Amino acid sequence: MAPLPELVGRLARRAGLSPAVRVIDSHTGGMPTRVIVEGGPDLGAGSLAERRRVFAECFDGDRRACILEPRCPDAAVGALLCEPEDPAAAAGVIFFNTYGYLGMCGHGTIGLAATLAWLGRLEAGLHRLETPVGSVEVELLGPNAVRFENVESHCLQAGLTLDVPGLGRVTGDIAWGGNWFFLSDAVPVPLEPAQIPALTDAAWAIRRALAAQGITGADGAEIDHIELVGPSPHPSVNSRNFVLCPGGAYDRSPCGTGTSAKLACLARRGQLGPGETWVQESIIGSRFSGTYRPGPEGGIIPSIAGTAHVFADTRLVSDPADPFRLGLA
Ligand code: PYC
Repeated sequence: MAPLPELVGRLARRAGLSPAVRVIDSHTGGMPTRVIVEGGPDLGAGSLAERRRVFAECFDGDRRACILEPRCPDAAVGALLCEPEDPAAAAGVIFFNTYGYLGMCGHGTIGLAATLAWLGRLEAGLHRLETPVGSVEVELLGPNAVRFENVESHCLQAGLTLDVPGLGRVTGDIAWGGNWFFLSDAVPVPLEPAQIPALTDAAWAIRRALAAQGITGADGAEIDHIELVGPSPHPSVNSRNFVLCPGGAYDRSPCGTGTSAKLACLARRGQLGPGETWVQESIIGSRFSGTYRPGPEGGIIPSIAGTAHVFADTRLVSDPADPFRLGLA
């Protein structure tokens, strides 16, 4: 971890943001990922968790300028490509969104791998990525097809019932899949794209109720992802979901960390065995397939596969005269 004066020096140099930041945009099942591949902030050395702290404390303007409107679609997740601590890893990555910083991001991992492949920096086969919440294994199966093995995931509490203003008593599970989730099948309207505004309202109400009732993940962590689950009309799909992300956007993909959390809950109930495949569909119909193996600490190690496509290779510029160069608040 760099000493404070050095950080302050870097911050001062950074006050106007880099003149040009190269970003590659992709989408994973419709959910955008913006990877900063050049011109990102220098976070120094240390673990990805330490560098995430430096990013948040000293360079939050870089996050905002990269991911907030009008420079980026609201739903996108950003990924800062970093040198890994262990040179044997393919890369380090810090995920962020309009709201702040993420522990892990499944669709973002698939988008990052497809981006690195598109840049010619990742070959087919197995690789390791470092994230702030641990290392994940990534397998490039083809230019657009990626599988990753997530961090160990677990169901912290099954069958928790809470009172949600406007919805009544809602029962669900609290689970970790690289981010904290509350998963519930108490869905007040059909899980259909036309119902996205109503699903967003319901998920926000649940999130506010969790916060108001002091219900958290482990160590008091905020449960900032709400996953509403139900059946899919497609026989080859096991379930459909709607995931509200921390900033208020909904996940267009089936959510990699949310699918991991779902697998952890299924495993806890004995509803899915190791090696069995679970096909998870998003609210817009894109799909991930997942399996798991038992984890060393009593949870599960999920393996999630999906596809991503690169659609833009862009330079973000920073005009000091632009009142919104750090994005809309
Ligand atoms: O795929 O893990 C995910 C994710 C988290 C937030 C948005 N997507």
